[in-house]
Amino acid sequence: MSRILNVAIAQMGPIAREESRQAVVARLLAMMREAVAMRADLVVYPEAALTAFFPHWVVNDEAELDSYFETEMPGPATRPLFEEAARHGIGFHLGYAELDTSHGRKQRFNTAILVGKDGRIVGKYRKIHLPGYATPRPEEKFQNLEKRYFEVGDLGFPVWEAMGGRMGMMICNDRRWPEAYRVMGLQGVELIVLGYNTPAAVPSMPETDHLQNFHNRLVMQAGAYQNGTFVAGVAKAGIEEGVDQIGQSCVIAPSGEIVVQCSGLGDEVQVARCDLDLCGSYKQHIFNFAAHRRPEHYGLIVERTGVGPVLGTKP
Ligand code: ING
Repeated sequence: MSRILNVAIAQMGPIAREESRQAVVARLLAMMREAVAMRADLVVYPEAALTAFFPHWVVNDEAELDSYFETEMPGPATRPLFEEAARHGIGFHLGYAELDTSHGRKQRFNTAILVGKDGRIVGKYRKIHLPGYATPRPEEKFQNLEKRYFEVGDLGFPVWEAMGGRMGMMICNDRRWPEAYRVMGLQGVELIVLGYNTPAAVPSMPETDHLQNFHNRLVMQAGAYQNGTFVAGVAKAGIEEGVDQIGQSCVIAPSGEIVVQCSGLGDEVQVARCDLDLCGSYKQHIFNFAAHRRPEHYGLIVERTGVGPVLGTKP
């Protein structure tokens, strides 16, 4: 019996800096209901799906910075999402800024959760690959201050048994790093869900402006194929607080083929019929790690110590 999972990608258009949580959650609920009508089992929202992507500008006032973060999940504003999901029996993935004080100090993470069809949190992931910088660059058209506002994620890249398959998460820049997929591939992941806020033009690299959509697809298609997994990547798109962000949210099969893609730059739901058993043929015949992968022969000691030898030195 095939394990079919109908995955909805819920791409978002811009969120205004002053847009209330209630207004944003109303948009998320509307897309959840659309996904339900399209018979989806899971709806995937973007990174930072509750607020504008505030790392794009300098926030000096701590209270203002805190206003972009969630101190509880679900909280009063987000509980309707969990309740609607449980009412309809649909799971969801949500990216948001997390403020954690459980260790006696403020810790801030760029976080995502996976919520099951019963409305209960299956797992949480905190973004590990934080791009950008910690010190503002006033000379640039906009900032990427994720290293200023977030700590590096401390939860690793887990894979959870959920929704009839093996589910993993990553966030935005993580998708550019092959090891993020491979760590989950080694755990047998069958669907990786992720959100992104990706500028169409990166101030420090104008020579890649015309390649942003290509690079977006390239990294997710490669990660999917090389680890025999589906990947669902969902954008916060459009011009948000003056920053033009790419869309092209998509679902990619273990073959590396894009099976569904958003065509606009606003709130848009598309659904892909994912046969999770497709992963097995890639994991068994091509990317069979036990049969073909030989890290002990790679000449690098990266598997054990995290670093490789400098060329020309004895390992
Ligand atoms: N945004 C961007 C991303 O990785 C970026 C940052 C854009 C890095 C383009 C390199 C090139 O998609 C986030 N939020 O990680």
